Amino acid sequence: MKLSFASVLAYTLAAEAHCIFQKVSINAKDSGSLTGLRAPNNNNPVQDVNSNNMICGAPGSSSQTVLSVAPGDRIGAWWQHVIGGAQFAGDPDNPIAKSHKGPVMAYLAKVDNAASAGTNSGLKWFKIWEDAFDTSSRKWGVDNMISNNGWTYFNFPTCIAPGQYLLRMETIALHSAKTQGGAQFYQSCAQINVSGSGSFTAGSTVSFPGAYKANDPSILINIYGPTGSPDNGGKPYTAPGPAPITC
Ligand SMILES: *[C@@H]1O[C@H](CO)[C@@H](O)[C@H](O)[C@H]1NC(C)=O
Ligand SMILES: [Cu+2]
Repeated sequence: MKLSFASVLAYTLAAEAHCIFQKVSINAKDSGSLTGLRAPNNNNPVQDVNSNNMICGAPGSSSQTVLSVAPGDRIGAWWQHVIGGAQFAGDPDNPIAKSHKGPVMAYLAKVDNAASAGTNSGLKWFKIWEDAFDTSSRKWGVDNMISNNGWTYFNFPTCIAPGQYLLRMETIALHSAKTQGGAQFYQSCAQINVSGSGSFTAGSTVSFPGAYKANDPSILINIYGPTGSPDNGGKPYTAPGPAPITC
């Protein structure tokens, strides 16, 4: 097939149209860029599910801040194309390229000190929220994130016990996931301190790396239906990892 210059250029740009979780809001109060976050310095995805970069992304920025969260707070996670926002004015791939369909998820791991805890494979994670795929609207979590200018919002579960945690936010882009190793994983972690009097402790947890296998049906998947639309053919999609907890 002969590719026009325009389509080669579009492909080249699309291949780099990734994203970074880089800011938190709590009850609509913006915490500031990279504040309380462990985020990668660039938007390259993790594609090896066995890499330690699956935990909080490739090591990049760090912060001494621990963000205060109360059970039930409205948490916002802001994803943008590059650190700071758009790569250039009118960037069509901000917050992420529209081709990048997939789920957005939130996990927690209990730590003693969120500012100093190591980013390592010993952390025990449980999922608290996900926006995967809605079969009726055929919208993915990423579609909702794009509609909200890069923000994903969820209510922090009311039952979480007080103490310090890492909050791991993850977006998976599945546009090239029909080839093993083609799924793109984007994640950063927020350092949080939960107040209140919740009593939930996770009965079962997962490790990163380890929770996902390269050939999980949610990771090695052709999301293009019979018409070529990235709508999973209208079939349900189950995000990888455990189901979110219920309080
Ligand atoms: C965490 O929150 C508790 C109140 O629930 C507070 O006493 C403690 O100082 C906070 N710790 C940090 C590191 O923010
Ligand atoms: Cu990408």
